[in-house]
Amino acid sequence: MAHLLKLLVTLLCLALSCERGQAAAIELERVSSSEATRDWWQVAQFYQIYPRSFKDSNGDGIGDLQGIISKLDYLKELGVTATWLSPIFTSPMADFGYDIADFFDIQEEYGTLDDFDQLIAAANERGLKIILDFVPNHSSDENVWFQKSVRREKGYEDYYVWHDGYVNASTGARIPPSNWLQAFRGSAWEWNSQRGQYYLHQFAVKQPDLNYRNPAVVAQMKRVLTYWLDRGVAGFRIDAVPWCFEVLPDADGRYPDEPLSGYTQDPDDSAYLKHIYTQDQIETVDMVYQWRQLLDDYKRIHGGDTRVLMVETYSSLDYVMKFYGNRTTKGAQIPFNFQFIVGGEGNKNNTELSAYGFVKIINSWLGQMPADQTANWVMGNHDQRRVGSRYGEDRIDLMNMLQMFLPGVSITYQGEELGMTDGYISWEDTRDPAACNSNETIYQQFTRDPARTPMQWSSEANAGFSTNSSTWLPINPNYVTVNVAAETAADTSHLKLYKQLVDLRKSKTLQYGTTRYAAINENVVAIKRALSGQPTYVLVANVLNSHVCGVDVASELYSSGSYKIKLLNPQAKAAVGDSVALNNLSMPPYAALIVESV
Ligand SMILES: *[C@@H]1O[C@H](CO)[C@@H](O)[C@H](O)[C@H]1NC(C)=O
Ligand SMILES: *[C@@H]1O[C@H](CO)[C@@H](O)[C@H](O)[C@H]1NC(C)=O
Ligand SMILES: *[C@@H]1O[C@H](CO)[C@@H](O)[C@H](O)[C@H]1NC(C)=O
Ligand SMILES: *[C@@H]1O[C@H](CO)[C@@H](O)[C@H](O)[C@H]1NC(C)=O
Ligand SMILES: *[C@@H]1O[C@H](CO)[C@@H](O)[C@H](O)[C@H]1NC(C)=O
Ligand SMILES: *[C@@H]1O[C@H](CO)[C@@H](O)[C@H](O)[C@H]1NC(C)=O
Ligand SMILES: CC(=O)N[C@H]1CO[C@H](CO)[C@@H](O)[C@@H]1O
Ligand SMILES: [Ca+2]
Ligand SMILES: [Ca+2]
Repeated sequence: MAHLLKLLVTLLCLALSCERGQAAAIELERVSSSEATRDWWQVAQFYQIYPRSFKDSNGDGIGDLQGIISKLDYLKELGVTATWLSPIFTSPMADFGYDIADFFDIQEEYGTLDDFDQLIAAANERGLKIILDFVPNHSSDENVWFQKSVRREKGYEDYYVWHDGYVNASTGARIPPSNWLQAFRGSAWEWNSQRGQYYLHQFAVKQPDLNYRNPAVVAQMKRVLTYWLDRGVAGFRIDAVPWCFEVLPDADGRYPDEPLSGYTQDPDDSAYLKHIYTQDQIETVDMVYQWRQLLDDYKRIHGGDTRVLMVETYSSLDYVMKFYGNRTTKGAQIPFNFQFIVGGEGNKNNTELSAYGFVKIINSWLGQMPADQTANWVMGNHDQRRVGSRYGEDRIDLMNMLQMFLPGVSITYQGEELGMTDGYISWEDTRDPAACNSNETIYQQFTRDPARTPMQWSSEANAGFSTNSSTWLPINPNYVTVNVAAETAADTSHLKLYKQLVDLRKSKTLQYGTTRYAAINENVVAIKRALSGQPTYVLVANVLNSHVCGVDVASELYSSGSYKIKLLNPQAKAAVGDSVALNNLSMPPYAALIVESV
């Protein structure tokens, strides 16, 4: 078979009269920490569940906690170690749970506290950890804290960011305290006639910002964390952390206006301003250090495994890296690495990204991360287009291979293991407030609905997600072939390969080995993972839609010797066990191979 393949490849290369690729672009070597000092999360496989779209247990068209419980065996079989759930707390659902009315209770349509306790128990039985999404930047306006603050009840006067604003002397019209803009279009300040002041809301009007300069708020949020730790969660994913603190007002109580960005002429678009006073304030980093301290203290007092903090921030890398903390002041173990989302050629479409672009993305994190920290790789989430839609459907396996092969923590968004792609959502079916606040002509730029369509479990009605004929978002019609049941039954599928990758990731080489990587030419990314006394693995991927021959990966990676194929995507047109010459590879479009030393 191997022989036949080689012959075929030779003929193909002659036919295409390929040229030898150019020399390498970037390379770097890093040592991961040793087996002896490894903590559970450093080699973990994380999985994000968007509960509303995961599994509906009671036929109302909306996913729920019992639905998740019913699918824990699937997660276990997938090799998941820990799963983080998008918010499940009581909420008026102005932003699908990112607007919390009661931080201490579960949203009725998702279940009850009893269901939650059952979920923890069922997960523990299977050795799975549950992580909750903590949304500190604001609460719902229906939260009792906000209502007390509106009434200026004792202890709650300064729970939110209130300001008188100004009055236009000539017209008598009210003017908000500053030009700040909310993320969902329009002013970030809303007049509250009952209190007679403006409140700040960096997100929707129904999401007033909590005032983190008030120690009572800081203490309250720590109580929230402790409450859920007591119920058995393994840690928290912290939402929108850069928005916690705003700049302090000046001596006259005035908040400074933010400067124009020059990116857009649309004065309601939040990108109209440079957010130098409302995001990425240094006090926010210290807040995260305090939360980490709380988790470590909790472990010291109550025992059990290390609790983890995952932090969401789409900020400049030098700011993101601060969240790691240092040896004396610990920060989040996992400040999300969004380089595969924000890097490359823009976060909506990376379908033409070259090998140099891929290596730049990899290097941006590994090159800047403090030496004693652990890397993590996030390819997608509920706020982004699906990986297969952003990077191209031909690269679905390739992206999963990259994510699993790179050193450190890997984090998969539900459905990416199946190769789910964006669902088309009409304006009528649009539910995301980021899109609803715009209009029919422009909503596609803002909507996050396409990546939130229900999980595709089978080819039965509604993809096996719900028994209700109508679901909260429509199901992607490709569910007929892209689903768990079909991909489990098939000889090869995205899901099958994903599971094989999870298994390979458990090897000592991938967990503890060194990493060396390079762009061999415009087409080819190559990564070597090596550990003394263990097999060496090399990933070679042709990321572009053209055939390349005579690719020499061996000299860039110092990987002489014999190799055979361990895992591959269908585009590689080869077979497991085939031998390969790393100094003279022929790579069809989008081919990706992981080879093992023999
Ligand atoms: C590289 O492989 C091709 C066939 O794929 C072959 O024709 C060529 O001679 C090889 N070159 C070297 C230097 O081995
Ligand atoms: C089916 O879903 C729709 C909304 O998607 C809902 O209005 C209806 O009540 C659901 N039916 C049942 C039986 O729950
Ligand atoms: C006051 O209102 C007038 C008339 O609309 C306008 O021209 C002026 O810019 C406003 N002043 C301020 C400080 O907003
Ligand atoms: C660690 O970080 C803390 C908080 O930012 C800082 O005060 C301290 O100086 C740092 N220590 C070292 C060794 O860098
Ligand atoms: C991305 O860009 C490519 C080529 O520029 C185009 O063919 C493709 O349709 C685009 N994909 C999306 C999802 O916009
Ligand atoms: C939609 O919004 C854009 C930008 O604000 C605006 O230019 C356009 O006229 C609006 N279209 C409709 C149909 O309202
Ligand atoms: C980055 C970001 O926008 N994070 C969250 C903060 O809160 C808003 C509003 O609730 C969410 O939509 C975001 O996902
Ligand atoms: Ca339900
Ligand atoms: Ca804030």
